Amino acid sequence: DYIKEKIIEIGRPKAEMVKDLLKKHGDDVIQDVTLGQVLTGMKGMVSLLTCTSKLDAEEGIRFRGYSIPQLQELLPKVKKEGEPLPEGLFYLMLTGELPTKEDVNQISEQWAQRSQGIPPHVFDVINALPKDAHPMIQFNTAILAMSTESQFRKAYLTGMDKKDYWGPTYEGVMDLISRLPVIAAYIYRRVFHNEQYIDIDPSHDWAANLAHMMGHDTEEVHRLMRLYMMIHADHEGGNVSAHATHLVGSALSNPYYSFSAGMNGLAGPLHGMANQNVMHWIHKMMREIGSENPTESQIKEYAEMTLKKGQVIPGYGHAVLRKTDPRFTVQLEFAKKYAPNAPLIQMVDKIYNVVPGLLTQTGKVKNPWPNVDAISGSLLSSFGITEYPIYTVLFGVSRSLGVLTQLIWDRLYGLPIERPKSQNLKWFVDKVNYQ
Ligand code: CMX
Repeated sequence: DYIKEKIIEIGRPKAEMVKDLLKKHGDDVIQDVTLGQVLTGMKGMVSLLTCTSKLDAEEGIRFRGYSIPQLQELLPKVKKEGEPLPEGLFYLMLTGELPTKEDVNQISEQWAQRSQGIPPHVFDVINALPKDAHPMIQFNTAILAMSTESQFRKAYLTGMDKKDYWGPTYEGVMDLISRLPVIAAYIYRRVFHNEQYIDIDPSHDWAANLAHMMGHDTEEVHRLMRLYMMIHADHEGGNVSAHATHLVGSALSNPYYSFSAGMNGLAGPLHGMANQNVMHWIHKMMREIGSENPTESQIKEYAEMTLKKGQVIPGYGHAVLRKTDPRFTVQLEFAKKYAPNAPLIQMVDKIYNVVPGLLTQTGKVKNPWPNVDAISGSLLSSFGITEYPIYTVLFGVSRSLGVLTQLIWDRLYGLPIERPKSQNLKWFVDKVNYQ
């Protein structure tokens, strides 16, 4: 596997640098921490080493320095006018270099091959759950059930050198990423399509295969799925799914345990579940207003009611971003190009016209602008994937690309167990001389 060779070549000097940096500058002060930061979710506190991507409050995500529009130009595609292949983004996050078409094909082939290795008990475990168990419960249960295959655990027990931990981690990561679309599609067909399962097509790329196995095997859904899988892949290290994966991984838990932790976080309504909740919010609004095509002033009134009830408007706001999320914008552009008359996209536009103003008026929301989840469900729905409880699962399949790549780097760097200090309320009170 030449990708593995490449990782050693790039990773070893970087790992040495981390050690040396620590030795020479371990006691240097890099930032002051305020009480406010600790008590509001550690926002802005630099406390993680993440190399796969970086989030700027104004311009949004960059993967290894490249913005989404740049990657749309630079990453290999099936067709010139199409969307980049997520395999290419994975390669970029893993190596820091832009891939060739051949690199991308090699990963597509490897993943199609590795996806065949899911042990039968994983499907038994899914089938043992009630069909109405939320798809994220089924997804995460399957991820944990797959950890019986962990190569890391086996290698650890045989007693390997710490320096080599990244190797079996890489194998586990490649297996896991390859198998997630099969699991996601299985759950989708089980819950929503009468258990009519569709086999993988090894000639397809990873994202197209997911669409194919879900039963949406058209070129336009392949294209949409590639876009979706690219934009949800990573959002630097501190978001709940990335941080949870890293944290649990720091105990040398295998990639399945680590990723499962991240997925439990993604299932929260303030994180990945927001994409489903946006659809719930829109449908409830249409029901309550009694129209599929509410006016902007009706939407405004409904949104005001949501706020009055002390609830959040899903799809809006962000812990880091302070402008419209470029992942929202790229989806809106895609929708305007390929589905300009879709009613749900027009609805997204109308909501976009009224909600930021309302959130600004509250005086407390730090970012009134839409995030990735404000449109992703409406876009999927407009292309026929209307069963919205599956949306967070799709987010999760994509998120594996970034957080599991970082897990390989955590092992390459030899990062230790994470163990921040906690204090009780009295300590904080005394520290600031609170009267
Ligand atoms: N609607 C209503 N109120 C909101 C809001 C929204 N969309 N976004 C933030 N607020 C409120 C917060 O609840 C908080 O209220 P209190 O002070 O009464 O507790 C206040 O504004 C300040 O919050 P903030 O500093 O602006 O936001 P946080 O960093 O604490 O939280 C986020 C960020 C995303 C959880 C929040 O904006 C939110 O709940 N948004 C809606 C859910 C959502 O879309 N989540 C998906 C995010 C993207 C993803 O991870 O997929």
